[in-house]
Amino acid sequence: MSFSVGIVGATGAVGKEIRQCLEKREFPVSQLRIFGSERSAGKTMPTEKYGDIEVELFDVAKARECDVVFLAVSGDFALEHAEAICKGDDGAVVIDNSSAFRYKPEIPLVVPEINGKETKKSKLIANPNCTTAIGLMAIWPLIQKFGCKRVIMSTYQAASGAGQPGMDELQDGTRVYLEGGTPENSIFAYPLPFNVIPQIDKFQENGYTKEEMKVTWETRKICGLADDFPVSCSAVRIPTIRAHSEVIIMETEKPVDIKEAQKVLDEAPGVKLVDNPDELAYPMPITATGQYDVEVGRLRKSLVFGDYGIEFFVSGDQLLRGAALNAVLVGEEMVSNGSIKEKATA
Ligand code: 2RA
Repeated sequence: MSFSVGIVGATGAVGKEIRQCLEKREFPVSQLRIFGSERSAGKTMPTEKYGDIEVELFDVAKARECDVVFLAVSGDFALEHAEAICKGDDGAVVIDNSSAFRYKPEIPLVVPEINGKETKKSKLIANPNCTTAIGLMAIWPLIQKFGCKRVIMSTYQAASGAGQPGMDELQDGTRVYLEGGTPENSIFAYPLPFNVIPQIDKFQENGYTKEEMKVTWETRKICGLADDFPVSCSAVRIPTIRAHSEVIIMETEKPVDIKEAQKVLDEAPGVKLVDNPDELAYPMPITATGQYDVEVGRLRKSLVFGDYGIEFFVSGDQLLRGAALNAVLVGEEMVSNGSIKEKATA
């Protein structure tokens, strides 16, 4: 069985990675269709596996012809079109990378290794925020082993979270800075080179940013935790290119044994345990970049919560585990559970 697959937004940073994940992971593609705006329609996109593909001007009717459509576009675009693409028996499954549907109770928000079964409930699936998806790869196995009373996260987020323009602004600005100039900024609130910015997305009434609240809301929804389960995040942008890092502190229900925690994480899907301080082995954005697995290390008993707490550090590729890979894994799950179906051809 193979499927007609569409990507909307394939020229953006996440869209490109979705296409590459489909190719590298040998997703069963019978036809790959790339949809874009008037600006990109008609251009040719070379691919290794599927040859040169002409970008089609997006329209809902064409997207509906696909079996599955990956949306790597803005929340506004997704809100306007996603439901129309998947509506009815003859619509396509839609896997949306934006935040448009993440908090709607009827729309599954899925990290396949955690709540993949949810994909059976809807033809429209929301892909989580990158920061949440990366952190949960380590948090979820530890919740299952030791239980959890609260999570406190501090992030160190790469420029790629703001897409290709964010990465370009960092790289161009760094060059300008090193040549003695003053970098300009339009994507980030302040110049990012040689700086850290304790703001990602807009401030909310409670003093947290939207990025920080996404971690709280999405962790609860994906892990099936209570609506008031305590999860708190401080999100900070740092001048790295494309891997997010996080310090995570969990208060647990059961006492933590660090060796057991290491074993659980070593065996967890999507995790690479990098935890050998004697050899200076720990997660870093530079080693996590380009990897499917999230690096987890610096595991230690919490000085705050004693036996009932664990602290650790993770680094994960923002564009892969935080976006494209998760979306393609959702697609793979939906192929294997029969939720993505081949349309009968005339
Ligand atoms: C960021 N988490 O890093 C956002 C992108 N989804 O900016």
